[in-house]
Amino acid sequence: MSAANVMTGTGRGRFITFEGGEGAGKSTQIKLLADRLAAANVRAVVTREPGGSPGAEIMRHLVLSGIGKVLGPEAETLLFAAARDDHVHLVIEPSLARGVWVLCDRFSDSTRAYQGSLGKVDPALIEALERVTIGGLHPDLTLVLDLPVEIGLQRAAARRGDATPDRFEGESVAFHHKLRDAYRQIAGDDPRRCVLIDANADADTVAARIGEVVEQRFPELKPLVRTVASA
Ligand code: Z5A
Repeated sequence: MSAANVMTGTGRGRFITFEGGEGAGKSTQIKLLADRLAAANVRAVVTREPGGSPGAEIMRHLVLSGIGKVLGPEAETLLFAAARDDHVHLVIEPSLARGVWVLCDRFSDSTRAYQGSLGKVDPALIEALERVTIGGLHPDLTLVLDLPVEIGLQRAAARRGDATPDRFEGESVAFHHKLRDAYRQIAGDDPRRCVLIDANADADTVAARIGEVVEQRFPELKPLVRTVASA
């Protein structure tokens, strides 16, 4: 039996998603948590949306090129849904079923925030697409990284350098403020699944905040992390 199987006692891996606005530090923090889980002998895969499977990576290229913006918010929502369907069925579900933990950089809350709250796509369409693509698959934990918009945009701009902003990086500052509000609302509406993380600190401090939440949420992990830390 794998370490994850032993710890969850269910034979199924845990599903943790990272959400938040531009430059919030999701990619940085997902890697730090993966390292921490590896040190605790937990098998985990790090993946992302849009993307994460070969078909979905093609869709990623399409949406970030801006084609979805030209087609309109509903069509763009369908593109994200098509990518998610492939990713869920080829990567996420099979990994969880094998007892592997899945750490995913963005998931269905991104559709709710970007296409729903910001794009004004009918919630009924978003819910219908969720039923088709994810069915009963909901994250065990969603970490919503929260950061003042100006700081997130500064971080993203510094990382981008001279490269051209992609489809979403090119949106207005007002867009990013509404996005932050949308994420805070999502976290507030579903406190059993979501935890708002103050991401306005250095990466190690944010990682410690996340580690604490993960340990609390999955008590089976605690002794192993402590064992590793004190080894
Ligand atoms: N999208 C959508 O509309 N609908 C959907 O359903 C889905 C997605 C799934 C994908 O973009 C876009 O698709 C996304 C939403 C939309 N739009 N945007 N923008 P992406 O995958 O290319 O990028 P992203 O998800 O937005 O992530 P990001 O902007 O790359 O940022 P991040 O992953 O949150 O941050 P990071 O890369 O870890 O850090 C950014 C920089 O800050 C980097 O240089 C770090 O070294 C630095 N950093 C990180 N943490 C810190 C701290 N704590 N202090 C200082 N500096 C830091």
